[in-house]
Amino acid sequence: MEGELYVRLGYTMDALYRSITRHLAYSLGVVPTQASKRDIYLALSYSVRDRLLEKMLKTNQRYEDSGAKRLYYLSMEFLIGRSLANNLRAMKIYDQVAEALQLLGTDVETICDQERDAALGNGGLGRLAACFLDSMASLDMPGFGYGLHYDYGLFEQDISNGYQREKPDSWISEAPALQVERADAACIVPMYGRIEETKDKWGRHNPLWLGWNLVTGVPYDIPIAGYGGLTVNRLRLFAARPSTEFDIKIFNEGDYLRAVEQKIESEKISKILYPKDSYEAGRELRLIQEYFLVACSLNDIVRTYEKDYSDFNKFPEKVAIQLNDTHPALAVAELMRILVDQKWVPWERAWDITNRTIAYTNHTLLPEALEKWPESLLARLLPRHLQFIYDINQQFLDRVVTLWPGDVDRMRNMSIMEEGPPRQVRMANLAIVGAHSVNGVSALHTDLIKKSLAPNFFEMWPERFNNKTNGITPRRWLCVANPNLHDLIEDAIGPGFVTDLERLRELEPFAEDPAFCEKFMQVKHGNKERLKDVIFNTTVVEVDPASLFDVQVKRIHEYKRQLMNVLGIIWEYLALTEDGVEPVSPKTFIFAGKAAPGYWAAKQLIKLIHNVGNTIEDDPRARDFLKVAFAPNFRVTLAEQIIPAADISQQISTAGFEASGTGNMKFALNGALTIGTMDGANIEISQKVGRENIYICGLTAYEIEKMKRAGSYKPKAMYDKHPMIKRVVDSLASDRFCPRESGLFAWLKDYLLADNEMFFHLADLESYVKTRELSTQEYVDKTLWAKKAILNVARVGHFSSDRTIRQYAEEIWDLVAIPPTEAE
Ligand code: 26Y
Repeated sequence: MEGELYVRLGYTMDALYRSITRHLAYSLGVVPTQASKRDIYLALSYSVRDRLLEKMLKTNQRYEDSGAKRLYYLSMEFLIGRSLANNLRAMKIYDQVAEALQLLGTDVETICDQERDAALGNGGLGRLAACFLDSMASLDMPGFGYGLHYDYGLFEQDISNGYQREKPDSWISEAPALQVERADAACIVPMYGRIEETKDKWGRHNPLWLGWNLVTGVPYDIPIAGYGGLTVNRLRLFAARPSTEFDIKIFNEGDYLRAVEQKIESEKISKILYPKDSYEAGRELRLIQEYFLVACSLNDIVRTYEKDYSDFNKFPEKVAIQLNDTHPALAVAELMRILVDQKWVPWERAWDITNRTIAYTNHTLLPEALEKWPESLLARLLPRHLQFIYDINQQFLDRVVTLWPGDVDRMRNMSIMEEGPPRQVRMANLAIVGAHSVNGVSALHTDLIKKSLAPNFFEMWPERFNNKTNGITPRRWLCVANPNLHDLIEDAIGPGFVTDLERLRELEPFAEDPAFCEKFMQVKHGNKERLKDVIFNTTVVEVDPASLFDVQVKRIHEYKRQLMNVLGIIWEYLALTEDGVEPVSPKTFIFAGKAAPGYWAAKQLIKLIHNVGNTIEDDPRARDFLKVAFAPNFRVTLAEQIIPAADISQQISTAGFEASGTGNMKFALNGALTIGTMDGANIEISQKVGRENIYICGLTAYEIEKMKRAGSYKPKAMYDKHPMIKRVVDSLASDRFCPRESGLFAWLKDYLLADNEMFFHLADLESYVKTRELSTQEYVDKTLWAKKAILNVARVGHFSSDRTIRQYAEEIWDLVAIPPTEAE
């Protein structure tokens, strides 16, 4: 067979139909007339996968031919959600497939609805990684994801009597339709063992890492289609498997049972995603996972580089590595180890290469989410890496001493090692020292990194710190989630804005056009109808699409202040039932979100939301005005159904705590108005959409910081002074919202009134409630509302992840696009 490397895969309706029926027969062994929806879903997915893989191979060839630099995005989380509809849109075959499925007696929505979410992440950080992959492919950039192939993704959330129950999420059964196993590229990862101090033949110090255990890393590739479908990049996920070499050793000792036990042990490494975000780091298995990701990725990266180059001088010009938070920060030590121990690069030279290659993104300032690992654990698990960390720290502290002689406090603060007991390795310090770039994810957050998290490092290396405000991919969060709004916009301003989102500005004049406003509100209403059904099917709460949909969906966390939202609801409820103040519009409060399984306060909040909802529903004076729905099992797919239906988006974190937020951007793009604090990216969103098109409330980060330093926050005084605050708080302490579980929420009163209440709920409550009132009044004025909502859509183009990725590429990675040739 000469010439043509690939069979001809068609993109017409006909070709796609044939492809689906062929896969029904030859991949699944079913007759088309007897195929279930699930069979058709799989056959279609395989047909799509064929086409993606071909484009992926061609893309890779193009990158190889160009010799271009590559970017590797190392992340413990990739929160992808569903892939099929997204891929059909990217490849521009959605309509053809829709027709082909008609012939098979079904429809494209039903079939796409068969897919389970790939929930390989917790929240913002994981979803950001998925948006970035989409943008890099859509911009024709050689950017690849590296992550773990978890058997179990984020748990499924059931609600029982208002309480969260966790169920395992077995994603693995879904995976074959998306991925290809690459056993040929498997690698071997050493861990544990000991160091033997030896000398090499020239008598130089030559420590050897011996007696390790081995685990195999088997890669699975998931194709990531750029918009247009010509560039297809790769997300490579590693699964841990027992190493065969390891088995043989044990078998020789005749210890069969131990061998089998060890087999199970190794597979544990990629078994499950840790379900915590921004909350309490640290278990041995988690560190092993982080190391396993780093070791597999760097092995792959170095191997790819060495295909083209015989020494490492060009490494930083051909390779960029971005660390998604400190989770893969061991990459600093691992790259040093590879260069020094395996490639014989001198230490100083290796350090220069490492530093110029690696960059680090910080996503949180919360002290409990900053990773620290006990020195003793590292000494056991990774003795050689620990030596590199000591050496890195030593030469770093030597520089600190020359710059600030005698400043012991500064040394102690900047050291990678934290004094004990127990002595710990500070992963953020390791990442900052090891990387040439440290970035925050919004302007405020970056400012706080410089001023509060790492001021000494900023003083030492000001040029190292930079901001990259987050973004979201308009492909998923507009085209897939809200196709009707996409089509309406396209009718108005023409095609092309999906890859050039600033062009949404051209919508501005339409905010004054009554016919457009009318259609815009119709699209919103249709989305609210769709959400009504989803909510009814999962909660049996019946919501009214004519009411104001006021939405807060995100992980449940004290700093995100779902509690303040509930206090606001109780406030309105008491005003209505006890003071006779009717809201000017009926309102539906929609919540969704998961709590980390061990996070008691967050789980209580889920219960509180349910109970307040039930109390209101049981009260004939209130139920026609106020409604509360908690949609269970929040995930990417549910977000795609909720966000397009929102009138109001609540982004009310305590200022200074939410690094950026990305939900805020998704809502604004879908025409919801934000009620928000001056936190994270809310600040930049308000600058873009205009102060009159967003509802801002609460204290600023600097006001809160000042009050904390002065110790001047006295919630008890506010409670005593303000009768309504008192009524709201006292209602929580009473059994009003827990008639059948007496005393359940009494703790909340003490919590809210404590001087050390970290999140300033009562400080912001009055300003928040007033702002909510204003928004409800404006909602009733449909012309005003439509105008503001349209202006939000028109002005959020800046928050496309395409813009974010361009900035990373230019300012950190020095990465250029390698667009497809005519022939492709
Ligand atoms: C170490 C472990 C406990 C841990 C695991 C996950 C710590 C943090 C996380 C995840 C953090 C996270 O999702 N942060 C969010 O990142 C988003 C993307 O930058 C931001 O928009 C959001 O404000 C931030 O909370």
